[in-house]
Amino acid sequence: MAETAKVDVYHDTLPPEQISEELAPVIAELGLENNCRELVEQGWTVVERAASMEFNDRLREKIIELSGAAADTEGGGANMLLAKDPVFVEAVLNEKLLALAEFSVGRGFLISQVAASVRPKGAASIGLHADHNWLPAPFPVHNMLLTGCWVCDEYTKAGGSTLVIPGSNKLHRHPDADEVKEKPDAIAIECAAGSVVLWDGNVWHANWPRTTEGQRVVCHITYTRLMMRTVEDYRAHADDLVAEHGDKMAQLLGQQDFLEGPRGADYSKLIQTFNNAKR
Ligand SMILES: O=C(O)CCC(=O)C(=O)O
Repeated sequence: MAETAKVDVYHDTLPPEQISEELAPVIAELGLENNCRELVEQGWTVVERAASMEFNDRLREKIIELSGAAADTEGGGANMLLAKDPVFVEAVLNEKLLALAEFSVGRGFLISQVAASVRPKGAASIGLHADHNWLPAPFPVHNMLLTGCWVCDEYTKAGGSTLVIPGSNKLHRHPDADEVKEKPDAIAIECAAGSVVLWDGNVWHANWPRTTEGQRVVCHITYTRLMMRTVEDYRAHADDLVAEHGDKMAQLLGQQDFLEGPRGADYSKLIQTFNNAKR
């Protein structure tokens, strides 16, 4: 009879600032201690030149091709990218991103979203938000979502870089309507092309309008903690169950929110999903 491997049972949970014993040598080898500290203290960090410029150029080219923004005056976007080209597989499996994701959202973390955006001159800003948008406040002590923007073009304020509100990560809540409007004390994250800007689910962020010529090309990668998934996977049976039992069954099987969409986020359900999380 095959012997069952003995697995230690942990009875404690590591605090958010502590790097696990097994991850510590990886973080040290990759020189990411500072990034871990910044993620905990300020809620965001920049990994400078996360890969080669050859990789960055390939990534940028593929995003332009898939997002339908061929002319440098055009904007666009794309999603479900892990299934569309191996360059995105390379991005999400980047060893520095994987190490920081394990630190921030725990061992066994999942990929939540791989999308891209192309913003030309004149591109409007997105609204201020915390990525813990489908969590009720107060947000938990442990981070649930880690988002990375792979910055294919230099990040400057005029170029429409990501905006953050320093200290907002300590508030553990969503911004209110006035804060969304005023963006108090907002700063620009500025860094070189080929960097990855990462932030936790707490920090309030948006982006600046782009006032310079050309395009800001970004790959958005979100890793998520493994918890709060269903124990049983009914996707193979969902359409039949919903056809027979209607709306309540559709809700129970996740067909009325914007998460786990087979074609990526369904933005028509976004606000309703965020609202559900607050009631
Ligand atoms: O495009 C940006 O700079 C910010 C993107 C963002 O808000 C997000 O991915 O949650």
